Amino acid sequence: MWDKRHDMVVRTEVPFNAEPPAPVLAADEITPLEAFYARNHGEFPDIAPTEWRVSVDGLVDRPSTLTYGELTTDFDQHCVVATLVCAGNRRAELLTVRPIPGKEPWHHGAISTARFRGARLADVLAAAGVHRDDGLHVEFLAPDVAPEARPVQSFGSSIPLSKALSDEVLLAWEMNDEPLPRAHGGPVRVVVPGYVGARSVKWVSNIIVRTTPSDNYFQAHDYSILPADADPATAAAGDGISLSTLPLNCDILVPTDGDRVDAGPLTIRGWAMAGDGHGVGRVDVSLDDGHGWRRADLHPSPGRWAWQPWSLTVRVTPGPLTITARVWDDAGYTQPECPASLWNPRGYGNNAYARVRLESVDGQRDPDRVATGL
Ligand SMILES: Nc1nc2c(c(=O)[nH]1)N[C@H]1C(S)=C(S)[C@@H](COP(=O)(O)O)O[C@H]1N2
Ligand SMILES: [Mo]
Repeated sequence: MWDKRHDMVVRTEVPFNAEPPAPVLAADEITPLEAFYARNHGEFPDIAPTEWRVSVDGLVDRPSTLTYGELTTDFDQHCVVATLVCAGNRRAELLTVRPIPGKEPWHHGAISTARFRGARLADVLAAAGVHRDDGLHVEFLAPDVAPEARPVQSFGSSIPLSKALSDEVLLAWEMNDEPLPRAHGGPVRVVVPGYVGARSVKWVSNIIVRTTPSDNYFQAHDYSILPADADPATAAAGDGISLSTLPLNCDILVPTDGDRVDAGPLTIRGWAMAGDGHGVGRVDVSLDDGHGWRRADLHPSPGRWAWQPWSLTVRVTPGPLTITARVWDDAGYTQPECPASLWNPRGYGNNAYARVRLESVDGQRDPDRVATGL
């Protein structure tokens, strides 16, 4: 469906929520469109480029409305390679701590990387005569209605004006050199690199400069870290900490949970990302639950706002195997060790050490084993 690979793990058909299997994600540093995860809260609007409009208003001097033609020809075009990460990625590990009813059990795949082309939001805001005051916010609204919202409403979010004015934030109409697919917000979406995916609003219809963050359900309630003992059904706006920048995080994509591998050389592959303004310093891998660590090889990142692939080839012996990985940033900080220390009622922001468990490493075809007769 929606031109996706047949092996996507579809969490719900309507709204369409799907993640690629971890090894598929590991195959390319720029995720092919057919493998890119899809996270939706409502049915997709069907908007032809000729029909699409975005209004820019609120605290601006020249409130305006732009057509697709105006956006794509009146502004300089820029490309940004960005990794989009759903705040619920790796929720499956939080579910082993305590249940999280009503939320998708994303495994390793609610993350993908694409090359986006568009106009800078900063240029669009400048043309509308934005007030460059500290402390303002930019709200994005879209027409897709989310039945799960209380009260039912269409999707929206906001980011600080300071982020909205930075070079990397785009109103994008191309993804991997193709017109932005409808499933990913076509004709035009916001791309906010470095922030949780929920702030990159698809099918954007309104951009509003305001003094406070958006009151939209997905900004004021959902996509926040609630205290562990809070009830999401009764929590008030402000009980949670609203999510914005992505945390320091990494994951293991190959091998993946439950794989059978042969004893002998095994190449472990994954991604790492540092939080706001930082770089990846080092990735460590442990095969003995964190007693000993080996340094993984870092591969070039496809962009400043993208994940950094890493790999390490180890020798594995027959029996069960747990692989742990952790990233350090360039300021010397690392991740929390276990998901229990970060469990929260909506299951967001899991950036605990990455762990993959293999029930068995198969001894049958280990050449050393055969050679030595062990
Ligand atoms: N209009 C709209 N924008 C949206 C959403 C949505 O449901 N509606 N989902 C958000 C969430 S939670 C994520 S993680 C990203 C996912 O983008 P993708 O589906 O292109 O991968 O889009 C964000 N933008
Ligand atoms: Mo998300």
